[in-house]
Amino acid sequence: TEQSVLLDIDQGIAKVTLNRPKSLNSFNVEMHEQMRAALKTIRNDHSVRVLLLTGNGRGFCAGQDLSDRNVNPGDEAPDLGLSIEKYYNPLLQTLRNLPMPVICAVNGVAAGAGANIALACDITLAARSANFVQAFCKIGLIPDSGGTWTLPRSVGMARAKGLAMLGDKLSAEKAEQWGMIWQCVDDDALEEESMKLARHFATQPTKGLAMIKRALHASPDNSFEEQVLVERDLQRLAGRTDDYREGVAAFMEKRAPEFKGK
Ligand code: T3D
Repeated sequence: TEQSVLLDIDQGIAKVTLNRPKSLNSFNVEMHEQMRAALKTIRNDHSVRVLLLTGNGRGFCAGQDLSDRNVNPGDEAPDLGLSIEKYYNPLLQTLRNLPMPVICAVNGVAAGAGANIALACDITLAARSANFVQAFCKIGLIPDSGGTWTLPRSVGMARAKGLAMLGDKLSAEKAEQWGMIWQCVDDDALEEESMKLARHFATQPTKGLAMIKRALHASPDNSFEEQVLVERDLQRLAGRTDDYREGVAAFMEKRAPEFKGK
């Protein structure tokens, strides 16, 4: 049978493709398990220096597969808290904390958890025809997968509430204008633009980039005084990497650096 998640590792780039196109790549347990395995492989493979996440078909990801949630009258309600705890939260934590840049190429509609997965990546590109939908409110749920953390911080509380409580589609162009994503690109350019970024990151100081993520992730909850201490600690570590040494040497010798991700 077809894999729900495709993983391809080549020249420092791990490409993960969500592959249940008939249901717009919505998540069932099997897809969660394959995703978990793919991310584990990536974490343990020290040749990997960037992750590129995308979807097959006309959608990126429609969140939870609702056909697994359609209970008969009288049946007990499924424990969604358990699903979040067991599947969605670990997925989001792993993506967010992966010690390398995570690029998301949103090839089509990103709805529910699918939208918030895209927004949790480091550099999110979206095809001009793609949309972001906080669909949760339409079925009586709340945004999960970090959405209630990410959205107010990226677009502000007024827009976060509008998106989360109305559940309207937001175009990729608006998502870029609002600062929700890095860039909206023409549909036929998405694949090449996202691969170009991946190839770039695969040659960059991976450890330094991972520390940039850590510092920025710590920022929203810190005072200025606390954050400059985070900077001090991470800069200390960054200054001990081989790539920093190489960066300075290359600069002084007026040549291009050759970073090893170490
Ligand atoms: O349950 C827990 O574990 C808690 C965690 C929850 C996390 C969540 O993500 S909850 C939110 C779940 N997602 C949604 O509510 C989104 C549902 N989908 C939509 O609203 C729409 O499909 C879209 C806005 C994403 C796209 O609309 P459109 O008109 O472009 O496509 P469509 O015709 O609605 O969908 C195409 C097919 O995909 C269709 O199947 P069919 O008729 O061709 O056989 C549709 O049923 C299927 N599909 C789309 N989304 C889902 C889905 N099937 C199952 N689950 C889905 N989420």
